[in-house]
Amino acid sequence: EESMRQLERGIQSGTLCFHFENLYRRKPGMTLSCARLPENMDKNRYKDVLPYDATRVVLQGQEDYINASHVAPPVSGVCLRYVAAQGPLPQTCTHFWQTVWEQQTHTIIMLTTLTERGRTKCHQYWPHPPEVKDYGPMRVKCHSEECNLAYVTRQFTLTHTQLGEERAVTHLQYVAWPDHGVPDDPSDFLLFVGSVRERRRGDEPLMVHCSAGIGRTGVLITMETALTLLDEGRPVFPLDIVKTVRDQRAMMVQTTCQFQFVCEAILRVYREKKERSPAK
Ligand code: PTR
Ligand code: PTR
Repeated sequence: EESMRQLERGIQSGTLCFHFENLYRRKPGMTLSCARLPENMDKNRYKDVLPYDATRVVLQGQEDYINASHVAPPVSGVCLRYVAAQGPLPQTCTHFWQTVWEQQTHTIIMLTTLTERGRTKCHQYWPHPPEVKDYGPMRVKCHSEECNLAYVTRQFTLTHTQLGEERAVTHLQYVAWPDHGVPDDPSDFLLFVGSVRERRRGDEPLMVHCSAGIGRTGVLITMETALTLLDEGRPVFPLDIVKTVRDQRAMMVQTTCQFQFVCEAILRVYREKKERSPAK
């Protein structure tokens, strides 16, 4: 496939990473006014990582701000929906669960641990099993917690106590990936992305977050999009995917190493596929 040959050449010659470094981090002309309102500033974990007004998730009710963006990169016919968010702060857990409810997602993908090198990366926004905890009108019960090699799976029941309705929510937490870095093991990560893909139901969005909601979250979205394109036999241009995703949330895929990691993982999946069906 031509796009895979281009990818291989681009990785070897370094041109792909060069173009990545020259890509804009934030789409010109996009405003961040709501995120910067004085009453919203303490809802942002990092004051330099903010959602665009145009794609931010708007909560129902008076207080409508959360640091989260709608991301649905339409790349040659494939369009996967996500809500990309920062790791909740103690004061934003209620907004986080409200988003899960209102955006009707049944899966939360968490790509960070709670602390890294002694620093807090994300507030623990769920109760330990078998506890129940209320976040405003949202009641969360954690039924189970199961550890794999690289990730933890938790089952929650989310109850909207004012509506008297409940939903099952699955939590997948990848634990082997420090911020600004790449996953410790590409095979583990690819298996994880496989479990993420199995969670897809129709066009329901997946909730994805890390600490800032840009680096690791960007990698996961780029990777799942690329794997979907590969499965459909369509060309894959990782740089185009990153650009499209950055048009919806700034700075997605944070470092050159992360971009290189995604490119190599795509090539690896392509080669493995080809070995299994050499006729194609
Ligand atoms: N801490 C941020 C980072 O390194 O990702 C700093 C930063 C923020 C860098 C924004 C670039 C930024 O993009 P722009 O200059 O387009 O606002
Ligand atoms: N100002 C912080 C920094 O540049 O370190 C913001 C930041 C933090 C950016 C974590 C990215 C981070 O990684 P991730 O999006 O994967 O949590």
